[in-house]
Amino acid sequence: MSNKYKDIDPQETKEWLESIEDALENHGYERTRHLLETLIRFSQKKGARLPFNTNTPFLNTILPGQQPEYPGDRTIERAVKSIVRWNAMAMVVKANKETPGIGGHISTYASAATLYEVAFNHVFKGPNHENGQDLIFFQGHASPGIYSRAYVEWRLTKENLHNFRRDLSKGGGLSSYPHPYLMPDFWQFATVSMGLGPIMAIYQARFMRYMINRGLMKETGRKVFAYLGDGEMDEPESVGALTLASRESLDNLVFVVNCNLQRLDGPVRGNSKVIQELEGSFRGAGWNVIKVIWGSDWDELIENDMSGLLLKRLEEVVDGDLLKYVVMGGAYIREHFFGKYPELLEMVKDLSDDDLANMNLGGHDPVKMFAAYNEAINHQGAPTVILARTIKGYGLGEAGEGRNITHNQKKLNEEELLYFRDRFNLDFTDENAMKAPFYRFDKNSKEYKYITEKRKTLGGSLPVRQDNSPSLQVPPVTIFKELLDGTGEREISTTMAFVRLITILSKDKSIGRHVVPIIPDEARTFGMDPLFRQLGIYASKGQLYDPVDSEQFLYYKEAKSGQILEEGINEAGAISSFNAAATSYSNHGIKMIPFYIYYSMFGFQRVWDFIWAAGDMRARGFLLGGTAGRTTLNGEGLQHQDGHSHLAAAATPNIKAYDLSYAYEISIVIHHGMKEMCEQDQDVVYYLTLENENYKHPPLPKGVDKDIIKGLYKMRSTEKPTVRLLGSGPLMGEVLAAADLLKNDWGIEPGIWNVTSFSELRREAEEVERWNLIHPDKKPKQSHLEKRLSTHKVPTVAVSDYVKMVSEQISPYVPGKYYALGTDGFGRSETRENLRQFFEVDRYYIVLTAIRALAIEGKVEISKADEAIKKYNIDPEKPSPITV
Ligand SMILES: Cc1ncc(C[n+]2csc(CCOP(=O)(O)OP(=O)(O)O)c2C)c(N)n1
Ligand SMILES: [Mg+2]
Repeated sequence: MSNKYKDIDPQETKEWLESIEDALENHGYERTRHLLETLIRFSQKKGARLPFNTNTPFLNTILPGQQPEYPGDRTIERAVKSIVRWNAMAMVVKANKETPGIGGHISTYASAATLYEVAFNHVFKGPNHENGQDLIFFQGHASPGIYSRAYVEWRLTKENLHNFRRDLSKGGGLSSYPHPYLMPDFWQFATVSMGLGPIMAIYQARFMRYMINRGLMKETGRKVFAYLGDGEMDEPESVGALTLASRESLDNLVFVVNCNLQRLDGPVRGNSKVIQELEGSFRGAGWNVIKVIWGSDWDELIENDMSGLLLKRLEEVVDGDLLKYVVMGGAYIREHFFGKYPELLEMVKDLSDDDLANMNLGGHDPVKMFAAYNEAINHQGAPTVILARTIKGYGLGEAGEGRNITHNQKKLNEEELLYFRDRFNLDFTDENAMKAPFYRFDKNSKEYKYITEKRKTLGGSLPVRQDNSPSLQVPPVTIFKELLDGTGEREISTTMAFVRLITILSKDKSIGRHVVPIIPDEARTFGMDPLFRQLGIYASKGQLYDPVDSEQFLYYKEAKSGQILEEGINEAGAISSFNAAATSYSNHGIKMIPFYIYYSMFGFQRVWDFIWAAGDMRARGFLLGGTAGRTTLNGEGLQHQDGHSHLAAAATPNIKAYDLSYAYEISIVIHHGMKEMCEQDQDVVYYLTLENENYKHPPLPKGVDKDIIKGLYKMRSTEKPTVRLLGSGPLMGEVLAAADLLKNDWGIEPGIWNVTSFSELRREAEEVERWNLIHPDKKPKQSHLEKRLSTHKVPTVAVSDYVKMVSEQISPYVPGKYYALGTDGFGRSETRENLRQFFEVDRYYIVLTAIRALAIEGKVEISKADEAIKKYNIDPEKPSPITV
């Protein structure tokens, strides 16, 4: 300790401490806190520069005297917990015995069993609770324990447990992790991609408040619980939105961090203390932090630590030491932990080595955990995090308890199975135990009656996922008449058309209130600011200030009942809001229609993992990639110009992706999507790319509605086309211009098609192909492409503002040779015209490609291609856009 902090007057220090002790004894914690805070503020005002410290001592937050009476029967609960532990272990061991390498995690649930069991018996509200169901984000790798609990509650069968990680088994498999897509009646939230759970839980809690504040849902005290790994907290997403939760006073949110101090390869923080670090982060972010480090066995020692030496020692050791103590046993703990100071050795002289080894930790002590839950769910004004100290692989002994290998432990030998049995006093013969049987109490047993009674009181079993949401009546498509009729001479962008659409939609009597516009700080870019005034921006506190633009008609209007979720520069948060709104039909029984509009470059490539989780969670909604297209967005350059999000979208099974040219296409596609989501209960997400190039929009041609949805419709008819041009999105304009050049300069009349979705066309064609493959004796079916495009083997030239692979998706299904033009390579800031020339997608390249294609077919002389190059000043020495 430097001289600076040396106690130069211990007597004076003692007097101050006595005063505080007096205050504590006579006036309690609140008063003491007030006095201390006043002193701190006073000294700061007088110039004292006090160090910033967000930590409390390395002790439990709740003192023994503050613990409520335990509300359950500890003996029965322990018996149940032991069996749940056993089955969870047996599931993984059996699965890997039968199918080596199938995986599964034993040690995560082993560490978390008490966290869950206390909550199942005393905390979690189920679906029939009068106040509604709590929402629980289970730690993904703890799934075996959650299945085991459901089995012990007689919700799953032995066969189900046998089929853990065998999704395809006939008898009903259990998914490796929480996957609502695979188990739609069971899991609610996809959590196993680490970091997504915590931020999605925060935004879920915030979305519940949004629903309540907008009058769509009642406040009934439902909570959101998120169970997280301490290693998982290293994900930036895990901690990135902590301040949102406190800023929004989300006291409906409880994080439980399972602090077993280990992740997969080793300690989370070998050289320091993860619990203290997390406490600092959460307290600094304004959360209520409850540390549950030490079990009841430690109470007496800590209470008797008058000198503070035990605390000093606890604070000295690092997590690496704490882990070693778990593995090495009592004698080692005595020597290395207590042995550092003779006074500490004296404190434990009456405890045996076994006593020392068995002193329980907070996260394994139901009394401590219940006290924490009780405080967490009653805390007001801020979210709570419970930091619970546990042991990874608890009960595995030599097989991996607390050891670095524990996360990968999938098999136990016979000796280890017997050890596990003895550790939890299970009633199996040696012979039986060695077979790792599944066990549950019969329905007349006191244990079964106890847990079912507890669950009944709390509103039924969990986890459970339901969909009780009533349909929403989607208005007829004519509501978008002005868009269907075209813009006449007016030039607008597809983004503007969409903004008009959402304005009309949000005024609709039947579904307007269910529209959730979500935007990360780009509303003005997209021309959406008129919506600020019309719908209001959601703000739980309303608007406490007079906005700078309040004099203007379209001012920045925040309101408690605001409809727009303006998320700021925060794509991960915005997509988490999308996921909450898009699953509202199931989590809240109310269908909502989210429209998440963002800079398309910061969509798939930034938050694809969340979009994937949306698919897993059976989301329904619209993603809108704004200012899309590598050459259509011109000035922004390399890191803004999206030319590939459609590849990602095409690979995401639940996404229907469209690259649209005209206002009527947007209307038809969105209307169709809403029907699927709101009337037909289909779990689909639509992805539309929207652009900022202004042009005239024609009226909806007759009879093409269905083709627009299918992905391709005819733009211009020609008698006998010798070449086909396929255009998509904003490049339709170049295709139409190229068609004119072909006709006027070369006397060639192409057939012209508008492709609204390459990926939908490919999917349908593949499905047809697959059907034909496995039904060789039946009359082959025809794909939309085959039906619409003539079977003539004329060449096809396809162009989009995306990489060539986007339009190449359909090439195997298009008769004749297929030439794709696209925007492969890094973007540039330039004029639109120059960019299209640079990427070789402009009208001249389209014409050249068509002429050369016809020359290859022998339909025109190859010299025509040379002529075209000269005529249109195409530079043959121009380097390829991919290489420069
Ligand atoms: C994004 C992501 N990266 C990596 C993994 C692989 N993984 C599975 S478990 C695990 C370690 C988990 O440690 P922790 O969060 O401390 O949980 P514990 O099992 O210790 O409770 C890792 C890295 C994953 N599931 N998700
Ligand atoms: Mg861990």
